[in-house]
Amino acid sequence: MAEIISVLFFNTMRYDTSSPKHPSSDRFVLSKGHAAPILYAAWAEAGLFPASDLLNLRKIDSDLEGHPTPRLNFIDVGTGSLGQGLSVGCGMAYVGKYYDKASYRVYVLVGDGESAEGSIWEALNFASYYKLDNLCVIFDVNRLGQSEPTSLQHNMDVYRNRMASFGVNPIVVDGHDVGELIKAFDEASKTSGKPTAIIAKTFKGRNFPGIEDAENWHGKPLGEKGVQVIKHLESLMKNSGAHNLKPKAFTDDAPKIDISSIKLASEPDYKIGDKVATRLAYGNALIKLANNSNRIIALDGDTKNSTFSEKIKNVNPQQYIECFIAEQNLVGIAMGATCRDRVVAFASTFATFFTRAFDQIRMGAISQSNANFVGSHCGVSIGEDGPSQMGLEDLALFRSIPGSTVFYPSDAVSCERAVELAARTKGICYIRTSRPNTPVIYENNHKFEIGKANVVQESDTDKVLVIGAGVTLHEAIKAAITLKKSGINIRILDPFTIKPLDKAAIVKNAEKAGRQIVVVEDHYGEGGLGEAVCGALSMETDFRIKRLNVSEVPRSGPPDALLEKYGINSSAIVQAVLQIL
Ligand SMILES: Cc1ncc(C[n+]2csc(CCOP(=O)(O)OP(=O)(O)O)c2C)c(N)n1
Ligand SMILES: *[C@@H]1O[C@H](CO)[C@@H](O)[C@H](O)[C@H]1NC(C)=O
Ligand SMILES: *[C@@H]1O[C@H](CO)[C@@H](O)[C@H](O)[C@H]1NC(C)=O
Ligand SMILES: *[C@@H]1O[C@H](CO)[C@@H](O)[C@H](O)[C@H]1NC(C)=O
Ligand SMILES: *[C@@H]1O[C@H](CO)[C@@H](O)[C@H](O)[C@H]1NC(C)=O
Repeated sequence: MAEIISVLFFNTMRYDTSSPKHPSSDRFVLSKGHAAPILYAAWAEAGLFPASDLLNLRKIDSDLEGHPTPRLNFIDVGTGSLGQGLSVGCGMAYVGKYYDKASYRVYVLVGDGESAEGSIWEALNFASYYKLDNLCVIFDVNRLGQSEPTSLQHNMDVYRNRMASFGVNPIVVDGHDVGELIKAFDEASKTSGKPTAIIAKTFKGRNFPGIEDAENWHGKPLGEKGVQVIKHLESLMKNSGAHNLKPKAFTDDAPKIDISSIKLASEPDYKIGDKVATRLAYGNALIKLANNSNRIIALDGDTKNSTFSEKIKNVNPQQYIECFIAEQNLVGIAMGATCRDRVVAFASTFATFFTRAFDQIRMGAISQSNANFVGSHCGVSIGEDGPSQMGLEDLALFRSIPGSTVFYPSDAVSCERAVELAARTKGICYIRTSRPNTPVIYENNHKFEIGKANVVQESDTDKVLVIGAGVTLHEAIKAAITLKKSGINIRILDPFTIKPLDKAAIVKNAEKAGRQIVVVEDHYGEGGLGEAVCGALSMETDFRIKRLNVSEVPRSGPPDALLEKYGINSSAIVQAVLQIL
């Protein structure tokens, strides 16, 4: 990689070490994050920090970690889980070409072993479809992976043909020839209408005597051999000691924007009792955000007419990015688009399909990403489509992400506010929306806060606190009517955010309701609302908690029949309350 990185950093890329993440500078994503040392060396050589710092590599108190993360001021996204950098680069390039309309370019360096990941090909397809000619991907085809040679080894023609068939401009080069590389990057910058792939034939450990092109050296320190290797490399250098290489300057043509205080253009506008699905309210909120800012964007994986992300097109079709059925790439695009605070992004699909992008979402936390995710069709309440379409693990997934905020709005008013809050909240946000129409229960001017639950029903004689969210909150409200007829009052709490969970409100209200709690959720027991409540109360004494949740793979059927079959309907809540009493 030495020649590729040298050419990129000291001939091709335009950037400034005094502002490494300037909105107008070129972007570089090292998708093969394990090669971090050369990236750190390049920035040191460019003058960002003293080369002597490089000796702190991988030390516990050093930001020069084993793989790059944005703890370093020159890193946009964490990499190291292979196969993800190109999607991120595509997100950056999309924003550069279509929103910023600026001259910065995006470079992504991918390993050949890494290119076995399907997400690389999802990204190539996206890049070509959207004609991302400001994107240049470099494949470092060094024939070797970690434990054995790659499937294609040095079969450059296969790479070339695959790239060409994906609509990418392929340039095969000798990756150790600086002249060829300079020419290739130049051609890439002059190619319009399609992205370029520079397919560099290289040898791992080039010019390391006894190591070049040999197996079993991946990720190994050279040890004693180091002295000999360095001596040999120095003997090959012309103009050795000619440092003071300076990056090229960029044109500062990315617009100045501010996405820090985006809000709904108008208040929610519903009537108490109106039946509105929270997924529809999500679409309505998108319209109101987008109407206020052209930096609000929605992305989807071909489910826009179900998640209602398509509503944003009513304001401006350009604020919607169709990512087609490639959820790993969808998440990566959102992550790349939100880098350097260029846009506020909402990526949506059925809640359950985010599970296949869990790794990307997890890397989003490491990347300090502000991307927002919206999962519709949660739980058995979707009905006849059956278990493959039901999000029953999504709360567990998103709760486990460090620093995440998990919204589970129970009506249209709270959903619009969840969307507004997510737009302004740092870190990964997730909004869980539901398919069925459910009654509006909040006044339009109700104030919602992250980590603040709402008591939707209370009396002085409550016997049990019932906690539900989404469809199950409405089942709890029905259960309360039945129970009241037998003289039993229950208190009902809507958590609004599952993470952070309003522990204080749960404790306070449970204390006023006999210290007995029933939690009911349309999710598997593991990692859902019930476990969140149990976790919050784990250091408290004298609370009894009964949990109703889906406990087996569900079947197809009408939503009501499914809520009944899996024990989360109003009758099940009535039974649970009677039992706990
Ligand atoms: C998703 C994922 N799977 C496995 C690994 C472990 N791993 C790290 S590097 C590597 C080999 C990468 O090969 P290649 O992309 O060719 O990189 P290079 O040989 O140029 O270092 C593997 C398997 C990883 N980091 N991420
Ligand atoms: C979305 O489109 C699909 C395919 O045309 C259709 O089956 C589905 O009913 C649509 N969904 C909505 C909510 O309109
Ligand atoms: C956007 O706002 C304008 C002005 O407030 C309003 O007339 C228009 O209906 C809104 N657009 C949408 C799609 O709601
Ligand atoms: C809820 O899920 C847990 C697993 O976490 C399971 O043990 C329990 O039986 C479930 N509750 C019901 C009522 O099915
Ligand atoms: C809920 O399910 C029970 C069976 O557990 C059923 O008898 C009842 O009719 C259902 N209640 C409602 C309100 O759908």
